[in-house]
Amino acid sequence: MADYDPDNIFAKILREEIPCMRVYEDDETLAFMDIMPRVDGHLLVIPKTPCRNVLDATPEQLTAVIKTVQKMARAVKSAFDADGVTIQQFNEAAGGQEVFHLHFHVLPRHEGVSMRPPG
Ligand code: IU
Repeated sequence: MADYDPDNIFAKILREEIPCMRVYEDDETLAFMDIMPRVDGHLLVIPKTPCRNVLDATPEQLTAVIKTVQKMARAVKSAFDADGVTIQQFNEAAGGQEVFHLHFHVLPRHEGVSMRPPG
């Protein structure tokens, strides 16, 4: 398992070295808007403590993050009057992970509307 890089982009967001559009935070987690949203309302939920991905996460980190994911899923479903919510999570480069700080994508979805391609 690769190490945690303390200079990854989400660690910098947590240290407020680079900006983000914060939508929610508590003692253990932060939710902010994805900079390249694949649907309107696409946000990310991360733990405030160092963690590379699910493969490295403690039960406490997973519990805190999934509770915030549920809060955010309910919030965006309501705020965007969505029909459903997609929750995505990637682990290691081969698994599609690009930023190596644990994060869950929360995407409000509407019937018949596809996600935009990444990038
Ligand atoms: P991943 O493939 O699950 O690792 O995706 C990383 C996500 O982080 C991706 O959706 C980017 O648009 C997003 N992101 C961001 O929100 N802010 C940034 O400064 C960077 C990436 I770099």
